[in-house]
Amino acid sequence: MPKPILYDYWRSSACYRVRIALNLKKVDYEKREVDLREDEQKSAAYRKLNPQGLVPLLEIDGHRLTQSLAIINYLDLRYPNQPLIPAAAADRAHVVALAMAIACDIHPLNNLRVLKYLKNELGQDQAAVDRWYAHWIAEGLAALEPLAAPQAGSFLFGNAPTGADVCLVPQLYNARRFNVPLEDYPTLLRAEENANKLDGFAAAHPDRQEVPA
Ligand SMILES: N[C@@H](CCC(=O)N[C@@H](CS)C(=O)NCC(=O)O)C(=O)O
Repeated sequence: MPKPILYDYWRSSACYRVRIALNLKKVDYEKREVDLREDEQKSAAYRKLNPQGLVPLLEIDGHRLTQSLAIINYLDLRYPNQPLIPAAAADRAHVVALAMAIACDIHPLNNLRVLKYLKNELGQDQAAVDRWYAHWIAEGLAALEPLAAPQAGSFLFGNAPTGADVCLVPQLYNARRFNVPLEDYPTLLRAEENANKLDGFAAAHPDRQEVPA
């Protein structure tokens, strides 16, 4: 089987999630950069691969997978070392809920195409766009903290990283880029700090990716 190929953009948080999962699972993969600054995700060639015109996309085992959470789920079943989604039904529902609180309820509101639409179609200035961005992150994280805290340990759920941490770390990276205050979220910050001590998380960080000129 050829190596998996990740269609990636260094600063994309959905790609960052998949890079973390691939690293934690110790999957050797290649990357193809899709430059979002150049709108390459909208090109006819890329849309042939992913009609949604979004990254990430993972070619693996003869499949073409889209949607970061679906990819993480695939990787978890395919590579059962270092499980990212617990097996017990209630634990599984909890971890998936934490991941979805980020991936479905925070991230899509702040996606590039949404921000561009606010600015270009709806005529909002950069200050308004920044307020929008910070608002949805703050509202989402304020709910995530009490959702996670009762079952958190050194990570968002217990004492090993799960798919919830895989989604959290990129989201906090985004929050910092937009100067969103984070001091009210001690559970989230603890999980992030512990996650970033692991090679799999650290090596997936945007600053560690080769950025195209
Ligand atoms: N729900 C998708 C979201 C994918 C997504 O929104 N990707 C962003 C980068 S983080 C993207 O490709 N944006 C391009 C655009 O907005 O035009 C997933 O989790 O994979």
